Amino acid sequence: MSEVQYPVTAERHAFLTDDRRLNPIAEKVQAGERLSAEDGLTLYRTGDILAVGWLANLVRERMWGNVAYFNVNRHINPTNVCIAACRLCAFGRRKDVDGAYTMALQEVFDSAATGYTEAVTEFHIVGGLHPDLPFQYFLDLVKGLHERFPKVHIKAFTMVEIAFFAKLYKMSIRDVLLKLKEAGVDSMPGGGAEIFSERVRSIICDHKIDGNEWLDTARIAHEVGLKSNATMLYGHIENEEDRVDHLLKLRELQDETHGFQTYIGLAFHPDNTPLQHLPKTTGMLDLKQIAVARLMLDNFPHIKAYWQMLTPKIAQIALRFGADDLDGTVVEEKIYHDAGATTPQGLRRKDLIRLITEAGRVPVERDTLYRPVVRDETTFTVAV
Ligand code: V47
Repeated sequence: MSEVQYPVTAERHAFLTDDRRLNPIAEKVQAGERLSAEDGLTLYRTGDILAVGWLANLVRERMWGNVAYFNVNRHINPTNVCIAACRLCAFGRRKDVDGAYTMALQEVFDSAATGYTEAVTEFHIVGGLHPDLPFQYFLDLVKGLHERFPKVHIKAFTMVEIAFFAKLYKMSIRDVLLKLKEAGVDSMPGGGAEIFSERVRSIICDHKIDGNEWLDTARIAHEVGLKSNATMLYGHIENEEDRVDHLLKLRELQDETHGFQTYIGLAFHPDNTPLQHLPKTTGMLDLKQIAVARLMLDNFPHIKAYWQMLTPKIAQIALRFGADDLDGTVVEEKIYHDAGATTPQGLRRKDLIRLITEAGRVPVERDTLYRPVVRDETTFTVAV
């Protein structure tokens, strides 16, 4: 009798669940078929997290094998002054209150240059909606960083900031994006999407652009050649239908533009926000939302387990539940730490490598566009 040879992928195992509703979904996933809204709801509602994770891991390994990505980046938040006063946020301040700050350009350049010695490959720049800064401040900020750090990728400004600039400076969204791109913006982060449901949005962030405006701005960004990420804020007052609706709207736009690189689920941190009476997310929900996103967003290349939000421990486990990326060193995180996050503000490159290796994955340092970064291992400088 000849021995059966199995390929070394998750597909060699049989799918097992104690929830019969998952069997038809598993058949679709195994056949590479698209899941429906109803499937998404079933995935959110089942208690069989291991079965959902197994399916998400199958898809993740089909796409990326055993690799898990990380990057060496630095967050910069030039101002926390914000006119929006979103109930979900502990970061934004009115301009004349204690704790409000706006960095002078030189401070931005100095903070970009400080921190860990390992050379960053990405600046992640987001801030509040400041009512008085001229557009030139942002152009000079981007230009100045680009001139001083020509090798560093500038991932800057959420769709919300772009729509705000267009309104404040009386420009079209396209022109705002083109001018920022010309100044040196290379791609855009995924923040501000929150949850597209108007019912929820009107409570957690009523002064922000609505879901359609976020999607329209992302569409224009992709049209002018800027790749972006997409987020979903979960674990507050949204329900499962709202989450599935959000994921499907992202999937629909991605079918049209193919401009999204990565999806990031953001666990709501309630401390110091007007919603601080809400409980924090649990490990089950954090892992499930990673897995459901991997299964529903079949046209998104990457699913990020952002360790700052999830904690390094949950993010590490998420690498077996559908995620293929941990994000980066970050260095100085303000938005969740103002909202009570107890994670470190930054991690070293070697810490990320250890988290990934101990999850049984192969760490690959990437740049913002997911190209492998080659370093001189003695100096940690970027070789290419
Ligand atoms: O847009 C604000 C969220 C976002 C809270 O694109 C909160 O690579 C939880 O978008 N609790 C900013 N979340 C962060 C963000 C991001 C982070 C990492 C990587 C990328 C990327 C994007 O944080 C905001 C908002 O959705 N947020 N306050 C809070 N209390």
